[in-house]
Amino acid sequence: MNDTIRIDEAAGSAGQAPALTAEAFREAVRAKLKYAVGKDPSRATAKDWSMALSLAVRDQVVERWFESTKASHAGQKKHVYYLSMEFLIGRLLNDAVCNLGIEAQVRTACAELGIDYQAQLEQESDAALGNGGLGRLAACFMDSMSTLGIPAHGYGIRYDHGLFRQRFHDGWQVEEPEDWLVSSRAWEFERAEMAYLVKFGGQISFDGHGATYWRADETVKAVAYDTPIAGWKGRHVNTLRLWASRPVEVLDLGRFNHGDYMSAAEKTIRAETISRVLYPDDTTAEGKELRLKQEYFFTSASLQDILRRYLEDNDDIRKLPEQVAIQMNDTHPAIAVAELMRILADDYRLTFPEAFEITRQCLSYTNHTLMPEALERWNTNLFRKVLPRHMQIIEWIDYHHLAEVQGRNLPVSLDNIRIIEWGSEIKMGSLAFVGSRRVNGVSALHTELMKQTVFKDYHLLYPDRIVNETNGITPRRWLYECNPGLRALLLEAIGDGWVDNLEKIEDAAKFATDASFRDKFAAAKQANKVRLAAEIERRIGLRVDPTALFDVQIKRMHEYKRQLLNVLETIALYQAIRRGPGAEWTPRVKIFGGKAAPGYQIAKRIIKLANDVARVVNNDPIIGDRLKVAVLPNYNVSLAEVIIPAADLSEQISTAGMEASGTGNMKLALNGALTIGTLDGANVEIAERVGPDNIYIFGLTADDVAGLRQRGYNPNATIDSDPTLKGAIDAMVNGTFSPDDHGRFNEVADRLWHTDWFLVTADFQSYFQTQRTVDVDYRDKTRWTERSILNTTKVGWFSSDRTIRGYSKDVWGVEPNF
Ligand code: GL7
Repeated sequence: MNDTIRIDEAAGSAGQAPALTAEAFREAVRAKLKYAVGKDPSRATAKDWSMALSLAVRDQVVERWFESTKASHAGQKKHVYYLSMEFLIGRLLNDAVCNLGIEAQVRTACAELGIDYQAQLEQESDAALGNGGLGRLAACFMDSMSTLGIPAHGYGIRYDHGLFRQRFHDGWQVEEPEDWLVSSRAWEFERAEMAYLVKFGGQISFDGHGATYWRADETVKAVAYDTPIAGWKGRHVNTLRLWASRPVEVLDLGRFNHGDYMSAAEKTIRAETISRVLYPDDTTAEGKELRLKQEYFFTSASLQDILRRYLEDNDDIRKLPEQVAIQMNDTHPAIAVAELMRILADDYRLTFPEAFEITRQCLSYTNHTLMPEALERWNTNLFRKVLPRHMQIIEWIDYHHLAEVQGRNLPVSLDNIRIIEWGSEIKMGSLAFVGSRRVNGVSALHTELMKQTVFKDYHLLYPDRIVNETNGITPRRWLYECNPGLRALLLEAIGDGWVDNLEKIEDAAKFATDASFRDKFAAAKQANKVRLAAEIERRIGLRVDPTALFDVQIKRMHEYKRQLLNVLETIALYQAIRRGPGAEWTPRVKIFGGKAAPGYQIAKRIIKLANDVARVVNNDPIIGDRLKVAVLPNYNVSLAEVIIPAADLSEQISTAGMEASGTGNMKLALNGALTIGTLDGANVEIAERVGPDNIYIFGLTADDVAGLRQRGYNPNATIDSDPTLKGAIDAMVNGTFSPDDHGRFNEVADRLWHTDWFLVTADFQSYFQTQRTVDVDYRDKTRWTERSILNTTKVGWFSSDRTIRGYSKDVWGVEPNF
């Protein structure tokens, strides 16, 4: 097979990917189609071409991957390991093409081959190995670590089925299994030889000479699958290593030979179950044991792999922290604290205190939520059953940690700092905190609240441990790739320095008052809106006016994110338009996208409400184009890439104090949407950067929320005193939107009347009024575009490159290469 690609060395400058000719690339694709896919061009399907194209691009990535791996080994620099249960990477073809800077050649080659590049991109399935922001953050970090040339591995699970596919049946969410692996993946390499054993259950015994044996009763094999992640200009390529769970023995031949075929395969099924599905964030009780096994499975395999790599070039295990920084993305990998100690103590015979010291210097932990129900706890009985040795180790850590603290005479409550609560639950956040070198929050406000609430006592004990690393997003995927119109305009106006140094985008701020730039900026936005309008029609058959204000709320469906507040405002607006259709209305399209965890009943009902409201509003002839509601099914990374560039208004309306950071807020602002939001998460920092004239802040602050909740909030009085709000809630329960079932939304309304924990009613009036200001402001197109430009150009700080530089300095102690 001859598929070597002629590289035009002369065109490449130092540190840049050498250029590839379109002709050479075209021939490479032809060769891939023939020799790797095994198809003749006359018989090839779109999928076949897409595979051939991806494989040809992949070769380019692999070249640089090998160079990076060699350089990392030779450089002997500290290596970063990012452990995450989720990597929401989405599609990779265009990402690789753009990062390698070969888009022009690839497009020309496609045209010459008679295939449509855009259509090829859509053949690739989304790798939906995450729920939302947390998983997408991990994907952005992989991109940034490669761009900055930081030697790093991402470690996670290769789920057979990622996050479920969402369909609407009569407006209700229906979950279907997601099948991203149904067609073979061009991007991953199976490493059958890279396998580790992971044990569960069983007994612990001591040999009387200090050695401990863990005799497990179940063992599975973790097999590595590697995906190369190329940074900007292909300067550096890191590896995302995902583990698949396999049986140690493929088949019980004895049982098989006895004709017992089903039970012969039982162990295989049990083993493979571990990497079968990604859990939606709000887990149910049934899945608990499996979830714990998943967490331990990938953490253990990853740590074994990290130590193997370390020992290839080093022989003193005690010096591990000089070469290794391990980041725990949330508490899902927090078992790493006990697992690293177990390996160091049981396999390398270090004492517990020694092992604990080394562990604490290697590990760090990122907290992503303060919501008590989302902070992981494990029942000690379950834990002891699945991980008996780790239970002992955690008991040791808890005991020694408390002993250490007791001597210090600080005003902390021992109950608050115990890892094991009342002997019955392990608090994983506490374990992660105690076992870490640094602990970080993900926005300034969130980090402050961590210090004041959940980790208050720990913060007193370890005042230097908590640091803030405000989240970020990669400008490659979230502007350069998804918004070609805006990209071209920026390249023309200020060059390409902003792509890997996003704060340079501010150079374009001066053009906000330049009429010609403004027109081009507005035209790019308009083209994106036309593209989204077509997508809306294709997906749900709804026609929308692309000149209307596109008002976007895209995120997981959760009560604290308050999609309900947005729906209530939609209802109130609908009612107002009906009452006075002749008034001057600003045409608006409300766009919703988001999945609810399958067991989260109230969130699913809110989806149904949004769909019911949409049906009524969209079919009301009095309303026409003044208001349309588009609830788009199966929101995922690829859909986000179409919605975000087209948004005018970004809804970031969580109850203040509850959204740790948000990252959709950053993506939308970067693409020129103005935010309507509460002072929550990173909205606070966005507001500081874009300035008060270019953002719509409304509602209670985090302090207000805490105060109101403490005093006891009575939604009754609020609702009774606000006819707009009351009218909207009444319409929800009088059958306006559910003529077939008047009681459908009673429970939703009852919660608003009685407790309203998320303070929807408390913020309604302020939100509704602010929306009316938006209406008026949007009519002044020149001014709006000016403010939109100021959003794009003032949020450069939210690049994940900046975030990763922060982790490098404050958390990992590594120096980026670029
Ligand atoms: C989250 C937070 O909810 C979100 O605010 C944050 O931006 C994100 C990344 O830090 O992490 N926490 C969490 O559990 N999920 C999130 O998206 C699923």
